[in-house]
Amino acid sequence: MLTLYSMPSSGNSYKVRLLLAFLGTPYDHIGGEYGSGLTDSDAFRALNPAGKLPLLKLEDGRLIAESNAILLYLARGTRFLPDDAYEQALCHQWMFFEQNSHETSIAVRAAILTYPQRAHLRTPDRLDPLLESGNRALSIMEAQLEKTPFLTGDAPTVADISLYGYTHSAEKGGFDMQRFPAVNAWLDRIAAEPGHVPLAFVPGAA
Ligand SMILES: N[C@@H](CCC(=O)N[C@@H](CS)C(=O)NCC(=O)O)C(=O)O
Repeated sequence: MLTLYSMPSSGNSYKVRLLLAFLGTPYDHIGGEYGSGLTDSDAFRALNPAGKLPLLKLEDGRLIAESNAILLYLARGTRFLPDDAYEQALCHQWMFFEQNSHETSIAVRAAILTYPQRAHLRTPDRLDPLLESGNRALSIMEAQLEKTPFLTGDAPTVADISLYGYTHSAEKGGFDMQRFPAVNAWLDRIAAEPGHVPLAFVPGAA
Protein backbone atom coordinates (compact mmCIF):
# COMPACT_ATOMS: atom_id res chain seq x y z
CA MET A 1 0.00 0.00 0.00
CA LEU A 2 1.20 3.53 -0.78
CA THR A 3 1.53 5.99 2.10
CA LEU A 4 0.92 9.68 1.47
CA TYR A 5 2.07 12.28 3.98
CA SER A 6 0.03 15.37 3.17
CA MET A 7 -1.30 18.64 4.54
CA PRO A 8 -5.11 18.77 4.44
CA SER A 9 -5.28 22.54 3.74
CA SER A 10 -2.52 22.65 1.12
CA GLY A 11 -2.97 22.76 -2.65
CA ASN A 12 0.37 21.03 -3.22
CA SER A 13 -0.86 18.08 -1.16
CA TYR A 14 -4.38 18.28 -2.64
CA LYS A 15 -3.03 17.75 -6.18
CA VAL A 16 -1.78 14.31 -5.16
CA ARG A 17 -4.95 13.38 -3.23
CA LEU A 18 -6.98 14.46 -6.28
CA LEU A 19 -5.01 12.32 -8.74
CA LEU A 20 -5.20 9.32 -6.39
CA ALA A 21 -8.98 9.85 -6.17
CA PHE A 22 -9.34 10.07 -9.97
CA LEU A 23 -7.31 6.86 -10.28
CA GLY A 24 -9.22 5.11 -7.48
CA THR A 25 -5.90 4.12 -5.89
CA PRO A 26 -6.13 3.21 -2.19
CA TYR A 27 -3.45 4.58 0.16
CA ASP A 28 -2.66 5.18 3.80
CA HIS A 29 -2.76 8.84 4.75
CA ILE A 30 -0.67 10.62 7.37
CA GLY A 31 -1.81 14.21 7.78
CA GLY A 32 0.22 17.12 9.08
CA GLU A 33 -1.29 20.59 9.28
CA TYR A 34 0.79 23.73 9.94
CA GLY A 35 1.66 23.75 13.63
CA SER A 36 1.24 19.99 14.06
CA GLY A 37 5.00 19.56 14.32
CA LEU A 38 5.10 16.77 11.70
CA THR A 39 7.38 18.55 9.21
CA ASP A 40 9.73 19.73 11.98
CA SER A 41 10.14 16.30 13.55
CA ASP A 42 13.45 14.44 13.24
CA ALA A 43 11.57 11.37 12.05
CA PHE A 44 9.99 13.28 9.15
CA ARG A 45 13.21 15.16 8.29
CA ALA A 46 14.90 11.77 7.96
CA LEU A 47 12.35 10.95 5.26
CA ASN A 48 12.35 14.37 3.56
CA PRO A 49 15.22 16.69 4.53
CA ALA A 50 13.33 19.60 2.92
CA GLY A 51 10.69 19.19 5.63
CA LYS A 52 7.84 19.70 3.16
CA LEU A 53 4.59 17.96 2.31
CA PRO A 54 3.48 16.12 0.25
CA LEU A 55 5.73 13.07 0.46
CA LEU A 56 4.89 9.69 -1.04
CA LYS A 57 6.21 6.40 0.36
CA LEU A 58 6.07 3.52 -2.10
CA GLU A 59 5.17 -0.05 -1.14
CA ASP A 60 8.90 -0.94 -0.92
CA GLY A 61 9.71 2.06 1.30
CA ARG A 62 11.26 4.31 -1.35
CA LEU A 63 10.25 7.97 -1.15
CA ILE A 64 9.26 10.74 -3.58
CA ALA A 65 9.00 14.41 -2.58
CA GLU A 66 7.75 17.39 -4.65
CA SER A 67 4.09 17.35 -5.62
CA ASN A 68 4.67 17.43 -9.38
CA ALA A 69 7.26 14.63 -9.25
CA ILE A 70 4.73 12.54 -7.34
CA LEU A 71 2.00 13.33 -9.88
CA LEU A 72 4.23 12.32 -12.80
CA TYR A 73 5.18 9.06 -11.07
CA LEU A 74 1.60 8.10 -10.24
CA ALA A 75 0.24 9.07 -13.66
CA ARG A 76 2.54 6.78 -15.70
CA GLY A 77 0.46 4.39 -17.82
CA THR A 78 -2.82 6.18 -17.06
CA ARG A 79 -4.98 8.53 -19.12
CA PHE A 80 -3.48 11.47 -17.19
CA LEU A 81 -0.01 11.19 -18.79
CA PRO A 82 0.21 10.88 -22.58
CA ASP A 83 2.73 8.42 -24.08
CA ASP A 84 3.78 10.78 -26.86
CA ALA A 85 7.06 12.57 -26.02
CA TYR A 86 5.87 15.98 -27.21
CA GLU A 87 2.57 15.75 -25.35
CA GLN A 88 4.48 14.71 -22.22
CA ALA A 89 6.76 17.73 -22.68
CA LEU A 90 3.68 19.98 -22.72
CA CYS A 91 2.66 18.48 -19.36
CA HIS A 92 6.14 19.20 -18.00
CA GLN A 93 6.00 22.73 -19.45
CA TRP A 94 2.78 23.55 -17.57
CA MET A 95 4.01 21.86 -14.38
CA PHE A 96 7.24 23.89 -14.36
CA PHE A 97 5.09 26.99 -14.98
CA GLU A 98 2.97 25.95 -12.01
CA GLN A 99 5.92 25.83 -9.63
CA ASN A 100 7.81 28.82 -11.07
CA SER A 101 5.10 31.35 -11.89
CA HIS A 102 1.74 30.25 -10.48
CA GLU A 103 2.20 28.63 -7.06
CA THR A 104 4.79 31.26 -6.14
CA SER A 105 2.20 34.03 -6.66
CA ILE A 106 -1.28 32.60 -6.13
CA ALA A 107 -0.58 30.10 -3.35
CA VAL A 108 1.80 32.44 -1.57
CA ARG A 109 -0.71 35.34 -1.59
CA ALA A 110 -3.51 33.05 -0.39
CA ALA A 111 -1.29 31.69 2.39
CA ILE A 112 -0.41 35.20 3.57
CA LEU A 113 -4.08 36.18 3.66
CA THR A 114 -5.37 33.00 5.32
CA TYR A 115 -2.76 31.49 7.67
CA PRO A 116 -2.54 33.43 10.97
CA GLN A 117 1.18 32.56 11.17
CA ARG A 118 1.70 34.78 8.07
CA ALA A 119 -0.43 37.75 9.16
CA HIS A 120 2.69 39.90 9.64
CA LEU A 121 3.28 39.71 5.85
CA ARG A 122 -0.03 41.42 4.96
CA THR A 123 1.61 44.61 3.69
CA PRO A 124 1.12 46.30 0.29
CA ASP A 125 4.78 45.92 -0.66
CA ARG A 126 4.44 42.16 -0.20
CA LEU A 127 0.87 41.67 -1.49
CA ASP A 128 0.74 43.99 -4.54
CA PRO A 129 3.48 42.33 -6.62
CA LEU A 130 1.93 38.92 -5.87
CA LEU A 131 -1.43 40.15 -7.17
CA GLU A 132 0.20 41.35 -10.36
CA SER A 133 2.23 38.18 -10.98
CA GLY A 134 -0.74 35.96 -10.06
CA ASN A 135 -3.00 37.77 -12.52
CA ARG A 136 -0.31 37.36 -15.16
CA ALA A 137 -0.21 33.59 -14.52
CA LEU A 138 -4.01 33.37 -14.71
CA SER A 139 -3.98 35.36 -17.98
CA ILE A 140 -1.55 32.86 -19.49
CA MET A 141 -3.88 30.00 -18.52
CA GLU A 142 -6.89 31.96 -19.83
CA ALA A 143 -5.23 32.42 -23.24
CA GLN A 144 -4.57 28.67 -23.56
CA LEU A 145 -8.01 27.64 -22.27
CA GLU A 146 -9.72 29.91 -24.80
CA LYS A 147 -8.17 27.61 -27.42
CA THR A 148 -8.36 24.13 -25.84
CA PRO A 149 -10.64 22.64 -23.16
CA PHE A 150 -7.67 21.43 -21.09
CA LEU A 151 -4.17 22.90 -20.79
CA THR A 152 -2.44 20.49 -23.15
CA GLY A 153 -5.36 19.78 -25.49
CA ASP A 154 -8.65 17.91 -25.54
CA ALA A 155 -8.21 15.69 -22.46
CA PRO A 156 -7.24 16.28 -18.82
CA THR A 157 -3.66 15.43 -17.78
CA VAL A 158 -1.46 15.76 -14.71
CA ALA A 159 -0.77 19.33 -15.85
CA ASP A 160 -4.45 20.19 -15.28
CA ILE A 161 -4.45 18.47 -11.88
CA SER A 162 -1.29 20.31 -10.90
CA LEU A 163 -2.67 23.73 -11.82
CA TYR A 164 -6.12 22.97 -10.42
CA GLY A 165 -4.56 22.63 -6.93
CA TYR A 166 -4.25 26.35 -6.31
CA THR A 167 -6.37 27.84 -9.12
CA HIS A 168 -9.62 26.42 -7.72
CA SER A 169 -9.15 28.43 -4.53
CA ALA A 170 -7.48 31.53 -5.99
CA GLU A 171 -10.20 33.76 -4.50
CA LYS A 172 -8.59 33.10 -1.11
CA GLY A 173 -5.64 35.07 -2.44
CA GLY A 174 -7.87 37.97 -3.45
CA PHE A 175 -7.88 37.13 -7.17
CA ASP A 176 -10.97 38.27 -9.09
CA MET A 177 -11.87 35.11 -11.00
CA GLN A 178 -14.65 36.89 -12.94
CA ARG A 179 -11.82 38.16 -15.13
CA PHE A 180 -11.00 34.62 -16.30
CA PRO A 181 -14.11 32.94 -17.80
CA ALA A 182 -12.18 30.26 -19.70
CA VAL A 183 -10.33 29.32 -16.51
CA ASN A 184 -13.67 29.10 -14.66
CA ALA A 185 -15.14 26.82 -17.34
CA TRP A 186 -12.00 24.62 -17.07
CA LEU A 187 -12.37 24.47 -13.26
CA ASP A 188 -15.95 23.24 -13.78
CA ARG A 189 -14.78 20.61 -16.29
CA ILE A 190 -12.24 19.22 -13.82
CA ALA A 191 -14.75 19.26 -10.96
CA ALA A 192 -17.10 17.23 -13.19
CA GLU A 193 -14.49 14.47 -13.82
CA PRO A 194 -15.53 11.15 -12.19
CA GLY A 195 -13.86 10.68 -8.81
CA HIS A 196 -13.27 14.38 -8.13
CA VAL A 197 -12.86 15.20 -4.43
CA PRO A 198 -12.70 18.59 -2.69
CA LEU A 199 -9.61 20.09 -1.04
CA ALA A 200 -10.59 18.90 2.42
CA PHE A 201 -10.89 15.25 1.38
CA VAL A 202 -8.53 12.85 3.10
CA PRO A 203 -9.17 9.10 2.99
CA GLY A 204 -10.69 7.58 6.07
CA ALA A 205 -12.15 10.88 7.33
CA ALA A 206 -15.90 11.01 7.90
N1 LIG B 1 7.56 22.51 -4.17
C1 LIG B 1 6.98 21.73 -3.13
C2 LIG B 1 6.39 22.66 -2.10
C3 LIG B 1 5.90 21.92 -0.87
C4 LIG B 1 5.52 22.88 0.24
O1 LIG B 1 5.89 24.06 0.24
N2 LIG B 1 4.75 22.36 1.19
C5 LIG B 1 4.31 23.17 2.30
C6 LIG B 1 2.78 23.20 2.33
S1 LIG B 1 2.14 23.91 0.84
C7 LIG B 1 4.78 22.54 3.59
O2 LIG B 1 4.93 21.35 3.69
N3 LIG B 1 5.02 23.36 4.61
C8 LIG B 1 5.31 22.85 5.90
C9 LIG B 1 6.51 23.45 6.48
O3 LIG B 1 7.14 24.28 5.80
O4 LIG B 1 6.79 23.11 7.64
C10 LIG B 1 5.92 20.79 -3.71
O5 LIG B 1 5.37 21.10 -4.78
O6 LIG B 1 5.65 19.72 -3.13
